[in-house]
Amino acid sequence: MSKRKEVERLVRALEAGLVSRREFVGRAAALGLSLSAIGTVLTACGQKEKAAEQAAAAEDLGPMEKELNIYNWSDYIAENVVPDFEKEFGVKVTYDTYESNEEMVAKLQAGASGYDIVVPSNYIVQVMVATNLAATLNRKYIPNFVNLAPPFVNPVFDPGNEHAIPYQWGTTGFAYRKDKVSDPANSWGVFLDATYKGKMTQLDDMRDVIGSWLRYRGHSLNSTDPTELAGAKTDALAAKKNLKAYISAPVKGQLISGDVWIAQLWNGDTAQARAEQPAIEFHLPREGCTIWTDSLVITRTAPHKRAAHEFINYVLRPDVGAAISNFTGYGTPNQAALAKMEHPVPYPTAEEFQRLEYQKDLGEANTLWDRIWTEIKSG
Ligand code: SPD
Repeated sequence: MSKRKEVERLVRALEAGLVSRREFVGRAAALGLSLSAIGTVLTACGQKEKAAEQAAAAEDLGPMEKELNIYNWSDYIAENVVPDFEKEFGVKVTYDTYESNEEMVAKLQAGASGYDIVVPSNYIVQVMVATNLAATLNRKYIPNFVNLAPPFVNPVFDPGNEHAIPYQWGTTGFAYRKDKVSDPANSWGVFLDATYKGKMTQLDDMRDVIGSWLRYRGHSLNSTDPTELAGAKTDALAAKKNLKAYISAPVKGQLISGDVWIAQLWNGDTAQARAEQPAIEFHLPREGCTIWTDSLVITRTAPHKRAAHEFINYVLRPDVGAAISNFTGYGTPNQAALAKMEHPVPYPTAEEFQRLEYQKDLGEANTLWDRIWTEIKSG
């Protein structure tokens, strides 16, 4: 049977309720359907379901459960936040971490249904909503929503904050040891310079690595143009010769020890490393880079929805929001928390914003990006 016929048959099975939405996502992806195409089908088939879900979201969530399962980026919360929540609400929290959006989504798509809260970046919120992985929030359990700063209310990636409550925002640039590297070029081209061969790393993150090389050539970091992507791949492979590794948040230890001198990294993780080694600086490359908002999202299959809402409301308290950003070194979207912080990360200036770009869902081009990333990693 042709692939097209198989897809049509699968869509009919979904419409007739013969396969679940989860099964549909897995089988459609295996047939090569892009995330955005899968999302379109699910949206078309799911209008009734959506109305039912919204009605359910307005309902009483019942008593607080005794457990909560959180899946968050590593090094992304202050030490006391979870223990204090457990004590105050009598909830036992299980807290797992991940290193990239793609790792988290792959786990959910593979059927991990026990997580209550995950923390996707902008474009991944849209993917989660389109593939029915995100629950609709029940705002009556989140009165501290009023503490959010205006730029984070009603964001483009989640109109009406129906599914996502902004948690932290940040940028992707590079960290360097100013005591080892006297004057690094303020450019992604620094990774092409063999002077520091073996002392440099890039993130283990498809979007950030390919995105950096697209920007280096003056393109959007959301490009889906095969020629532009081929250029980015050429540069990524040339830079790879100088890299020690592709590594994300755990590179902080190597920057601190001096095993790595220049690392593509996020601004907050760089600030965490600087707290231990003051010679670590951060650059936003002149060609431009990523800005993101990571948000708290309750999964559709969350077993503890009441506790999950309570945790989100707790994070939105001014003192809790301030404690989180004081530790992570990232910007807080919580306006009330800003007043409690001595050194909040300032929102980017207009000049900085000109160099910053939000990541978007790549739609059908995800397949091409995945292939290029595999070729870079194995090249
Ligand atoms: N250690 C926490 C890092 C969070 C980074 N999130 C966003 C990455 C965007 N590519």
